[in-house]
This record gives sequence, C-alpha cells and structure tokens, in this order.
Amino acid sequence: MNGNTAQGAYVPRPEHHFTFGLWTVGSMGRDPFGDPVRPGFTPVRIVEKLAELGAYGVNLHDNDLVPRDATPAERDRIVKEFKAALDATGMKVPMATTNLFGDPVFRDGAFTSNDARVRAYALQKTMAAIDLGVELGAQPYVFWGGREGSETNAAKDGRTALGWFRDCMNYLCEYVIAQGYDLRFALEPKPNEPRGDIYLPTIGHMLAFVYTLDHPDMVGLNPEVAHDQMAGLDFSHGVAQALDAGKLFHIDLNGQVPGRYDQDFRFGADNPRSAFFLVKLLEDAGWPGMRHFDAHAYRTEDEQGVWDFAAGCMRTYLILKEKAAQFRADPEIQQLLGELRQRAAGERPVFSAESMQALKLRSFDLPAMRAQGYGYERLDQLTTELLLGVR
Ligand SMILES: [Mn+2]
Repeated sequence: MNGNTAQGAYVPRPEHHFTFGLWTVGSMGRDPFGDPVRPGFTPVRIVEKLAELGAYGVNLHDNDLVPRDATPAERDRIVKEFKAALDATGMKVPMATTNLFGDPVFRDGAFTSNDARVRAYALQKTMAAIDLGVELGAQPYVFWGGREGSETNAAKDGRTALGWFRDCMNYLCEYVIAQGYDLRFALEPKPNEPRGDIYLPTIGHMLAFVYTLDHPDMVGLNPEVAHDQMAGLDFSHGVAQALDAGKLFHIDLNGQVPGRYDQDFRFGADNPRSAFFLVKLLEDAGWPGMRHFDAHAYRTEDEQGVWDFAAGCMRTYLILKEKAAQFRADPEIQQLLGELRQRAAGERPVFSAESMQALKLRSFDLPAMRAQGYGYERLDQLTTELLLGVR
C-alpha cells in the first residue's frame, strides 16, 4: 500500500479516538537530576493545539487543570475557561484521574499510607476529582497508585496495605453509586518507580485484586506499555488477558526499553515490532476504547519537539494499524496461518465419563508429533519484512 492514499490514511482524525493526558504534552522535562527545560502550556493551549493535530480529546489529573491550592472561585473560573476551549474545538475529556502522588502528604502512599488521616484525605480528594471528571464527561475514571508501595517491608504488612486499598476502592464505588454517576474505574498497575516496589505490580496482580472488591463489575484495568516492559514482560500478553476477562477499560500507550528508568517514550519509539503486535491485537479485537498516549517528548526538545512527539504517536499508530490490515491481507502469511489453524482445530476438551475413557485409550503418533516443526521462522520473517516495508 503506497502512494497518496496511504499517506492520507496516516493523518489522525477525531474518529480515530486518539487522546493525550494534559500532563503528557504538558511535561516540562523535569527529571530526578535536572530542572524543567520547557515552560509547559496552559490546558487551553493544549486543547487547541491537539485539536489542530487531529486528536479526539484530552485526559487529566485533577491538579493538571485545577492547582492544589485553588479557591472554589478559582476552580470554577478555570473549569469554565477549559470547557469553553473544549466547546470551541469539539475536543472531549474521555478519562480523568486523581493526582495522589505529587503532594508530600502522599509520601507513604494515599490509600495505603500508614497514616489514617492521609487515607481519609485521599478519599476526600478523589471524591472531588471524580465530581470534576463527571462534570467534564469522563468515562472511565483511572487510578494509578504511584505511591502505593514501599521501600522497606519492615514498616507495613502487604496484607494490611491491600486491605486499606480495598476499603478505599469499595468506598469510592459506593460514592459513585450514591451520586448516581454512570462511571467505571480503571486501575493501572506498575511494578516500581516512584516507590521502590509498588503494590499490585502487574496486570495479573491487579486483575485478581479487582475480583476481591464489593463491586467487581464496576472496576477494570488501565494497563500501560511502559509499566509491563520496564519489568521485561510481553505487554500484548497482559492486554490479551485483560481483554479475555472483559476488563480492558482503558489503555496507556507509550514506549519503554526493558530494565531502564520509566521512559514514557513516544509510542513505537523503542520497539516498533512489539507496538505492531499490540496494535494488531487491539484492532483484531475491535476494541472500542480510546487510543490514549501516556508519554512525553524527549527532554532534549523545545515546543516544536513536543508537537512533533504528539503527531508522531498518532502517525505511528495509524501506520501500524495499516500494517495489521496488510498482515491480514497477505496471501503467504495467511496461507501459513491457515495451515496452523487446521492443525489447531480439534474438539474442545469437555469432560465426561465417555470423553475421559476415550482420551485415556487414545493412541498418539508421538514420533511424528515430536518431529514436526511449526514454520514460525518463515512466518516471523514475512512479518519482519512486512514491517520493514519490503512486502
Ligand atoms: Mn499511565
């Protein structure tokens, strides 16, 4: 697929449902070793520029929009201006979340702090942020427990911490029900950073936790590429599990090299191949959610670099989406997959006295089964060549 049509297909439009956090393009490039390198933008400027680039909407933490120390009057003025920018551009706010990590009060966590007053304050702050999210039309509401962890296990029993976390999630589900909000929660796992170790570090841990809540139907996941890849995991496997459970409520797309600091690179910057398999999974599944980027521009960049970063995230997704379509249409690849499907076809193992007896008596041609390969080298090379643009 070449030529002008294909180029046009890479131009992001609102119907592609691309979203960015205010904190992503708004990142001033601060890191643990260095000061900000960019001045940042007002939320209104971000909305206007992302609309121009073809995005569908922006997502926010409460304090990305309303500063922590704003008075109620200031809050109302800021929200009004922001809504006017949304109205003027047609941009939406499909997701909102709470900053429960920046304030020093959360240094030992929010819902898992050893200080009961901090846990209560975290609930109060989250209820106000949920009200703001609902006012802006957000669905779902995300929780990233960046400080919900520890450096030393001498101070806190993990069972106690998870119990506190559960109490808070149950409380907030009841809050949503009591307010009559139509809102679901999406929990975001991460293995470490900023805490030495964070509770519920992977998609699997988080999924198991969801089913211990009072309203598991209201709660799903917001997995992030970087959070799995920094631990060396295959992100698309985790996303497949969340899809299989009907729990993929939201997703954070970015780039991350395994074993490094939390990089949050432009989508596909690190590993276009794993990004391809993720896009292919989401598109094959017909997943209806937002394609949300939780990433930021390299610290080397100025304002133009930030907008190049945002445009690049969306363009790469669309290129990989086209590659996934090309993969589905490629005769050689499909022939190999067809052979694999034939080999995979068989009766599902449904237990009964008869099926058990039959299986116990079945004879297998083990020498032939041991000898036969799967042809993955050829399939993988064809995939590689497709991605490298020579097919
Ligand atoms: Mn994230």
